[in-house]
Amino acid sequence: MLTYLSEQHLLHAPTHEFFRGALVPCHETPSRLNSVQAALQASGRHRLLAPELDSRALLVRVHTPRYLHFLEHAWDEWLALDPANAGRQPWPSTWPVRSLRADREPREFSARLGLFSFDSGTPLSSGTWAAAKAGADAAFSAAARLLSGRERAVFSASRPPGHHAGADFMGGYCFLNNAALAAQALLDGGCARVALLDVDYHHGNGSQSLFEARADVLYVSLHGDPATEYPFFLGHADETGVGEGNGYTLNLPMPAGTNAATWFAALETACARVLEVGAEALVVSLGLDAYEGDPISRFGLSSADFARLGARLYGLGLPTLFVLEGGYATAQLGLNALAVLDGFERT
Ligand code: OKP
Ligand code: ZN
Repeated sequence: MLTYLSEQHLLHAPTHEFFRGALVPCHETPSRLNSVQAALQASGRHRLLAPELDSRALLVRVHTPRYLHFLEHAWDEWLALDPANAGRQPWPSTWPVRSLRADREPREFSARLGLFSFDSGTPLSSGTWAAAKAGADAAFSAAARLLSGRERAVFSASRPPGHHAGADFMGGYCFLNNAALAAQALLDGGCARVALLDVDYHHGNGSQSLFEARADVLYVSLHGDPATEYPFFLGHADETGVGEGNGYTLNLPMPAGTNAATWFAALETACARVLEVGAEALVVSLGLDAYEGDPISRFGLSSADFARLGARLYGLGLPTLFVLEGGYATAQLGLNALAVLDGFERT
C-alpha cells in the first residue's frame, strides 16, 4: 500500500509525561513510527513516500487561526521566557473550564497553553510543530492520492497522533487532527460524504467535536468506555450528533477487558452504518492500542485480529485512507500496522 511517512516526526520528542503525580517516560515516542517504518520496509510489499503536498491551506479548514498561530510559535515563546527552558517541557497552568472565559486569549504563556489544551498529558518539544505539520502534510498527500482514483487505499503513517485534537485544542498526545484533515480534504475534493471510523482504544473526542454538528462526515468509534477510560468526558453511546449532524455520530463504547469477539461484533455495527449513510470514502483512525499487549489500554485484540480488521474494511468496497493514531506496544506496533495493511490487500 502506498504509505506517506515523513522523517520530520523525529523532531517531536518530549521526554516525560505526568502519571499519578510523577513524571514518567513518554509513551508516544519516535521509536513507535520507526517500528512501523521498519516493518513496512522489511515486508517489501509497501511503498514509502515523503509527503509531497503542503497542508497549510487545509489546516484552517479544521483548526482555528489562533490555535494554529499558538502551536507554530509555542516553543519560541517558551524559550523567550528563559533560555534555560530549552531543556524543560512547558505545562499548562490554568484551564478555562466551566464559568471561565475561553474567548479572551491571555498574554501569559502557560495560561495560553491551558486555553489550548484539555489535559496535562500532552507534552511539547522543540520540534512539535514541525513534526505535527509534516504529519498533516502526509494526511493531505494521502487524501490527494486517493482522490486521483488510482489507489484503492493509502496509509498516512504519521505521528504525533491527531484524533484528540479539536478546532482549537490539543490533548492526548495530539496537536493537529490528521484524520479530520484527511476527511475534509476528501470532501473538498468532491466526496459528498465521508465516514471516519475510529478504531483507536481511546475515543476520538477531537474528531467527534469537529464533526458532530455535520451530516457530511459520519463519525463512528469503537473504544474503551469513557466511564473508566481516557478521555473520560466524551464518547458515550448517547452522543448521536447535534442538529444537522443528528444520527451522524455513532459511539460504541465497550468495557475495559473486552475480547475480540465482542469487538468484532461492534465493528459489524459500525460497518453497517458506514454503508447505510452512503459514504463515498472511508477514513480510518488507525490506533493499534486495542492490542492485547498495549501498556496503557485494556482490549484483547491479537496481531491476527488486526489482519482480520484489514480484511473486513476491504470488504466495505470504499476508497480507504488509513491514518495512524495510537498504539504503545512499540516492539509489536510495526507488525500490527503491517497486519492491517496486508489484511486489507489480502497478501
Ligand atoms: C492517545 B491516543 C497513561 C496516561 C494516558 C492519555 C492517553 C492518550 C491516548 N499513563 N494518557 O488515543 O492513543
Ligand atoms: Zn489511543
